Amino acid sequence: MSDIRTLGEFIVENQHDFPHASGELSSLLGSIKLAAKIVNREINKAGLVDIIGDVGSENVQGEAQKKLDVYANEKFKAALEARGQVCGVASEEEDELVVFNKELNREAKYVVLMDPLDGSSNIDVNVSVGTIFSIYRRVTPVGGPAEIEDFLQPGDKQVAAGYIIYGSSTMLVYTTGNGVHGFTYDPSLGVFCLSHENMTIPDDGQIYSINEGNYFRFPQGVKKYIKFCQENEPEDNRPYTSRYIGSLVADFHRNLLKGGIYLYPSTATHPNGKLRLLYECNPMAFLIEQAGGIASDGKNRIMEIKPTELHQRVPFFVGSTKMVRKVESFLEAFP
Ligand code: AHM
Ligand code: MG
Repeated sequence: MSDIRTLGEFIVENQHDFPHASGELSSLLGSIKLAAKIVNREINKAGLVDIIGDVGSENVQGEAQKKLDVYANEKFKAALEARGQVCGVASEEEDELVVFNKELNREAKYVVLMDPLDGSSNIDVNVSVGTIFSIYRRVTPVGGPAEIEDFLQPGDKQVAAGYIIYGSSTMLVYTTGNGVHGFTYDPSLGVFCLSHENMTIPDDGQIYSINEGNYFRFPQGVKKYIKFCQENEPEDNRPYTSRYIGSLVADFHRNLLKGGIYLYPSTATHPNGKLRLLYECNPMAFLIEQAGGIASDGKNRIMEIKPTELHQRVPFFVGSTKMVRKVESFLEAFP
């Protein structure tokens, strides 16, 4: 029992690692932890929705039953606003910025960008989904409202990032720039316990994750890379294994543990791919770099891209260093 380290304990123990440490970031992470537990509870009941009341009906308190992605968005927003460490939030679920205008929040130093329920179409079929978050220090003066420039910062300015995977077990994985640490949720205790300290991704891997249904819409370099993955070259451990869940968090998490690459390239119909730079790519890029891998748009380091709009999309290649470099070389050779 004495060996168990909870997420709360771990955050406090490592508080000195945070830039400008003053306990506020610890408290902010505590808010995320709390919202994650609430969302986890609801996701675990997802299959019961049709039995105990469908979306659109009202529960006993008279509240309308919400779709889970809307529910997750509201819970994370509420938790982030409540403790006053955050002056505003940008969310994949919201068209515009959410500025917290209470005095307490205007004094806050941080903004959070999030995808509250990524891969939410997987909920209906009982497959893993996730929450992704990214934390920055604001650049506008404390005391005023959060402004758009607080959110449009390149990924290398993140002070923390992480995800929660609601899977066969629920885990919270995060970094503050001092390695990547994973905590598994024990529902009987209601706590996240340190289970994966200092996670690192192998330099090379044998798993590639891509929606191959889009094959004919991919750039030439990506098509060639897919064929490279499939070639029969046993001395080079090929063919690789194809694994695609369609939940970025779950695909990323598996590749982080085992080594591999996740690809969401540009397509003929979506020239910038599908994934969002601010809510999905930057936080995953921070995590993967901290774990020893890399994240690229095919040419440039994701974390150096200067965002111009909140919901900006970007082609995304993330995972084991050698694999991502290989795709980049194919994209260069076959533009
Ligand atoms: P979402 O934020 O609307 O859920 O979309 C993001 C998800 C990722 O989790 C996943 O990797 C990808 O979309 C799957 O897209 P596709 O179905 O085009 O392969
Ligand atoms: Mg998403």
